[in-house]
Amino acid sequence: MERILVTGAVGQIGSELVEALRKKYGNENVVAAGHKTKPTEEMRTSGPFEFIDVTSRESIERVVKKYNIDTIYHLAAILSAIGEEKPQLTFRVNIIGLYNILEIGLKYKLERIMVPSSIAVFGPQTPKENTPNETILRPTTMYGVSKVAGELLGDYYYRRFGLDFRGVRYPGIISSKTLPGGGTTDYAVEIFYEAIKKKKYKCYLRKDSTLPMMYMPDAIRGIIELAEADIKNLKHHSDYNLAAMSFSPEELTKEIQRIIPEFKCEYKPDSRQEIADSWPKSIDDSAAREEWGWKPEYNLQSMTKDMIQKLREKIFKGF
Ligand code: AKB
Repeated sequence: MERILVTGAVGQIGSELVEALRKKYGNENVVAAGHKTKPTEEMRTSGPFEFIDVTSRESIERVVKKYNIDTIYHLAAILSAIGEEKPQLTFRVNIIGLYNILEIGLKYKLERIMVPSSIAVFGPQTPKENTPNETILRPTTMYGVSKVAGELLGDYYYRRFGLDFRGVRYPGIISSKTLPGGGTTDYAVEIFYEAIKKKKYKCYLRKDSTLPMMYMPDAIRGIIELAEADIKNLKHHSDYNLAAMSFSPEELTKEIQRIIPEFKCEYKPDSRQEIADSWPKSIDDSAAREEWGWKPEYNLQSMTKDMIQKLREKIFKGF
């Protein structure tokens, strides 16, 4: 891996992945690409930045040729909640966008393509507890449908054409640097900002709505470790379950209250509740552990402590 392109670089995961990859492989070797949102000063000045539209193959090809790219981390996607508001756009961005990346992978003989999948591949018929890697994939959201399609296409291109495609099924990701946008698990980030700023939060999920979650440092380390794993050890490719912790809004509230005792949370479920109800509560990630040594470092307690510390610094120092 010498020349890496990260699509969706301005998003929640992309912004921290670009930073980690630039640290590891050198600033000039990691091209960050966004769609319309402006990059931060730090992203723009620390290495190359380009605007691309993943629904246009030419737009991606221009950047792949310009920088002689050999690896793509394809993060550009519309998440679950916005996906239900705009299913047609989600189809184009998530499925046509991925198809463009796969075809570019073949045309330019790319070394590797990394694409995050999600717990959204699961649906109401999937076992909810300790959900296995191999199980029923019948999601009820367009985002979930697009992620199942992405996993199947990735495995197909690997088997049929030998394209080295790898992916992890992320749970909800909690992070202090960039806000998530348009997902069902976003409450688990918003709650921290409101707890610090206003000492109260209105949660759009029920208090007992347990979902699998992960802290960003684990999410970033996980995908880079999978990219670097020896292909000989991989029995899966596009679809590794990844787990770290599972909690409900009420359990997260209690953990925050250990540090901010005045904090109060109200619950007013909206349409995102139905999406959350279709997803698992906990995940079995033994395939990732066995095949490439995955192990999370953060649990609910250590994540909460670190989030509050980082956000207090950011909020009170005026960013
Ligand atoms: C979402 O809530 O849509 C995402 C996800 C679980 O993939 N965070």
